[in-house]
Amino acid sequence: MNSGHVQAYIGIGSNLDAPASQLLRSLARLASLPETRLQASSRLYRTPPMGPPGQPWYMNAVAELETRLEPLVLLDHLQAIEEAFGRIRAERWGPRTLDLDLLVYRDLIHECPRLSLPHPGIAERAFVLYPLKDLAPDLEIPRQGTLSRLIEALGAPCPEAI
Ligand code: A4P
Ligand code: MG
Repeated sequence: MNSGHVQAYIGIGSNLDAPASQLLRSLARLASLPETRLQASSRLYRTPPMGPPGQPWYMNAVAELETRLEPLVLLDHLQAIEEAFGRIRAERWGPRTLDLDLLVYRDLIHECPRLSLPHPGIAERAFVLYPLKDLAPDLEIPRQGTLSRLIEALGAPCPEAI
């Protein structure tokens, strides 16, 4: 793509209302964002819930975008898509129809109340690391290290891909 576009990775999760179909529909929405191209998407993974017990298992995937949108503008779009999918923010880490996290934006390090980059949870989450590996096995996560080293350090098995 032309210069001015940067690479960004989006973590996608759902554990309500036919999660696999939520993920596939959300990919179509990401593909239609302005000034953005959906470059690739990972396999879909069935993952045990992190957070309050008793919630259904999640489906997770990661999308690779090339975008000219600034990070906070991209986040606005991600949150608008979540809302369009009927997301109600109730309890932290509680069940949701769609969760879109901005994982990595180029090599940017950014800390503000609305946006932490890279996403601070990447290293602890097999449901993020393994789909990322589908797309970019040699990825270096700023401040956190290479993907392969993070996977090795976490020591969690690869979730089931469908
Ligand atoms: N925010 C800051 N940085 C970011 C970023 N890099 N990307 C702010 C997206 N948002 C970011 O998020 C809370 C606030 O984080 C937002 O207002 C945004 O400005 P939220 O989506 O409203 O709330 P949340 O998702 O309930 O909280 P949190 O802490 O973001 O949870 P996570 O990290 O999204 O985790 N288990 C499995 N197996 N799979 C999952 O996908 N997901 C979660 C949610 C819990 N358990 C899971 C999964
Ligand atoms: Mg979130």
